[in-house]
Amino acid sequence: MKTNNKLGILFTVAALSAGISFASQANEGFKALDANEDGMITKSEAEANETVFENFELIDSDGNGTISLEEYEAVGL
Ligand SMILES: [Ca+2]
Ligand SMILES: [Ca+2]
Repeated sequence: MKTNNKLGILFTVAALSAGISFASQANEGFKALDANEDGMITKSEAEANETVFENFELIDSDGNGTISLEEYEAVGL
């Protein structure tokens, strides 16, 4: 029983740290594109990344002309 509990905790910790590293990865990519650090990626800022630039309208799900971190994360970039 003790061993099973330890394994359960290990799995939880592993899952949590995997989630955290995924989130910070998206954050890094977002920050790299957000040249003026206003928390939004404009179309001209997106030019630095071909994938983001070509899919700009797709990623900008609310269609306000800028990509927020939430929109960026939602497409899994
Ligand atoms: Ca910006
Ligand atoms: Ca938007």
